[in-house]
Amino acid sequence: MNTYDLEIHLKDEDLTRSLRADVAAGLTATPKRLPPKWFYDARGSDLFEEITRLPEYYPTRTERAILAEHADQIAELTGAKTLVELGSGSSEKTRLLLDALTAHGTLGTFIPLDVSASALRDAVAQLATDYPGLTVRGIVADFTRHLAAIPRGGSRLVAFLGGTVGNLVPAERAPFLSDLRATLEEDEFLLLGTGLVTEPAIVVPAYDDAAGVTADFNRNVLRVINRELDARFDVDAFDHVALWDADQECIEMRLRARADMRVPIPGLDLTVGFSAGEELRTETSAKFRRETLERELVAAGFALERWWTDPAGLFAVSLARA
Ligand code: AVJ
Repeated sequence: MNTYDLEIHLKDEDLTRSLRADVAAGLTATPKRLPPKWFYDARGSDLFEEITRLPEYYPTRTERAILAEHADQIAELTGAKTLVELGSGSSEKTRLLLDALTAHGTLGTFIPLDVSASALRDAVAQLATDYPGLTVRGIVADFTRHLAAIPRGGSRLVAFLGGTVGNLVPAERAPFLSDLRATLEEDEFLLLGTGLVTEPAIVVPAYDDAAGVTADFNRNVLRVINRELDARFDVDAFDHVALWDADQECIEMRLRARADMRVPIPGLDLTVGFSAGEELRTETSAKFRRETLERELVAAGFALERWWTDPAGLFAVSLARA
C-alpha cells in the first residue's frame, strides 16, 4: 500500500503575483535583473533536464557520482526517517538517497518541495509507484518563502542538491540558511550540493553549450513573461551570455539586447526600454570553496560533518548537522 498527495502552498495567483513583483522591480532596476526561478515552467523544466545530459554540463553527473558513492554512509550517519528535498524537480538523483535510506530501514516519508506543480505531480506519482511503503508528500512551495510549510518531526534529512543554493546571492543565502536551520531540530541534517570554484575553461562551456540548449533555457524566461504578463518580448532579439565573475566566484547568465527596443508589458502597464548591447541578468550561480562554505554553514548554526567531492574537485556534497 502506498500513499501520496500534493499540498499546494503556492497557488497560481500567488505565483503570478510574485512574478509581477519580480518583473516590475527587476526590469526597472539598473542593471536589469530577474530571479532564476522563473525559468521553470513546463518547457523550462524540460530544457533544464536536457541541459543535465549535455557533455559540457558536468554538475549533475558529478553530483550523481558523489551521491552514488556515499549514499550508504549518508543513510548510516543520518538514520533519517524523513527525507525532505528542496527544489526537487524530477527527483532523479534523489532515488540514490531513497534507495540507501530504504535499505537502511529507517525511511518512512519523502517530502519533495518545488515551485513547479507539474514537475512535482509527475515526480510524486512515479515515486509512489516505485517505492511501495513510502509515504510521499509533495509540497508546491517556494523554498525562499515557505520553509515553514515543511512538516515537523520524524528525524529529517533535508537535501538541497544540484548547486541550487548557488542561485541565491550571498545576501539571500545567509538568511535562507539561517531560516532553514531554524526549521530543523538539533541533530537533524542538511545535505547540500554545491559547485566548486574551477577554471573558466570548464565552467563557462557548462553554461554556454555548443548545441545552444542553455541559450534556449535562458531565453525561456522571456517566453514565460510573454505568456503570463502579455508582454511582447522578441525572444530571438536577445543573445545568450555566460560569464565568469572572478571576484564573486560565480557564473552569470545574461540576455543581451541586439538592438534598441521598447517592450510593452500590458499585464504590468509598463513599457521597458533596452538599448543595443544592454544586458539583463537572469541567473547567478555561485561556485564555492570548502572554507567559505563551512563558514556560511557555521554562521547559520550548522556543523559541517562530512565533505565529499569528485576526484577533479568540480562539485561537493556536504553533510551538515543542525
Ligand atoms: C542546477 C538550478 C543550480 O546554476 O547550474 C543550468 C541551473 N542554469 N544551466 C545551475 C542552470 C544554467 C542550475 N541549477
